[in-house]
Amino acid sequence: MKPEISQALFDRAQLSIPGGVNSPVRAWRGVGGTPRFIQKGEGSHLFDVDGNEYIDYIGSWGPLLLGHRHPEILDAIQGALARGTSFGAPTELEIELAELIREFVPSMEMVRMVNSGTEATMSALRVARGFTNRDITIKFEGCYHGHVDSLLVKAGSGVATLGLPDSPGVPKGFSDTTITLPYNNVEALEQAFHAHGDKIAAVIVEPVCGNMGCIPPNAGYLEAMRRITERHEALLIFDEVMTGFRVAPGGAQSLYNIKPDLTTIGKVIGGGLPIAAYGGRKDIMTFVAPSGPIYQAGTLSGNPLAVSAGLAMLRHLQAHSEVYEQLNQATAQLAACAPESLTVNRVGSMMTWFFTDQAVTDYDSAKTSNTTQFGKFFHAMLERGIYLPPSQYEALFVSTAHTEADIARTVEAARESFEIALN
Ligand code: HOZ
Repeated sequence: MKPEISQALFDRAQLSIPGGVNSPVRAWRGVGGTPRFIQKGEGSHLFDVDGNEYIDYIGSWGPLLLGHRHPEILDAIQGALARGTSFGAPTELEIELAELIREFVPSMEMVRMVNSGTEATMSALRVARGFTNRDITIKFEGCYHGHVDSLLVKAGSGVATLGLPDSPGVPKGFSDTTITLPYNNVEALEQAFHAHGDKIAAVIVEPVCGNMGCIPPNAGYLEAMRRITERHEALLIFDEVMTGFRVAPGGAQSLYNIKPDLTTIGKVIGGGLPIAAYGGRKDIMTFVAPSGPIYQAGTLSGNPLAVSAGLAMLRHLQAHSEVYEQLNQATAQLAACAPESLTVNRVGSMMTWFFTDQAVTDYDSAKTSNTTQFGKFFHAMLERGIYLPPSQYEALFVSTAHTEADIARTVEAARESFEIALN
């Protein structure tokens, strides 16, 4: 059905909300057309206000590893709701979640909960600077770590989709503390440390990039990063907001067997509710207030609804480690259906069909993609009931709710849509 009600809502939204949306990539500027306004989700499916049904491969941009309205998550939220929505005081549930996070991600010896991935990366950076007494951060082109001032430099996600260079409003002094390097390039990293080693507080990286499309690390890249940071006594921060509990139960750090100093997580730990966390080495995390002098706080941090949803999610994953095999197999089928003229990158249940025949290993190669063809493909898929991320520079996410029939239908739709997009 035509998105008439969505269009009317979008027109109305634009009068009161910048661009009509509360997060830029939702406005579909990368593909054009009318963003669908959603009425409800169920399992792997989304339903829009015009009565259309879609197989959803955004999953709220990653959190919904178990699909929409998973009964265990809903029960946990309802149980918590009956006891109150927020206390601004500690609860036992927070300890349980922190302990469970430590079990899944042992490098997170201590954990502080916050409300969003942006808060987590912002706080981790402050801790890295306070701990090392240095100011400079290295980030990588096309990696996105939320809208933290100093990290909005050559960023991915919506910034890449909109083709923005950097963001106005970030004081030059802030962006001057950031060195941006090409991803997957050990030599560039060596050189930066050679030139500024004693001033670099931290290297922050998406160990598997998801915000310029899915880009895995080259063999040995993360190992080299670990070696170089250690040599120069800079901290290594893995931003696992997207990859945590997604590419493996212990995140990318367990998949590639690298131990970062600090880690940020979000998305999946909330099962669809707003929660994130940062954590890492105990000797570093004890610098955080009130045990140490580095200040960070939040009224809704450790919110009981979000913590309960997170606990239900992690307990489910603990009891069902087989879900990762299921996710891998389903996503591999999607990866396999692309024509040879495209490049497909996949790590676990994160994947991107890049409309380029070049290997995509960094931001420059991601940008060789033909975004016009991607836009055609996106709309052809949408017409066939498949809801993909509306940008070439985002990864798609598969959930355990995707059935074999969903995957088969998606493969068929993709084959037809590739034909349309490429001709
Ligand atoms: N930054 C998110 C994707 N990488 C998008 C968040 C959203 O629009 O919900």
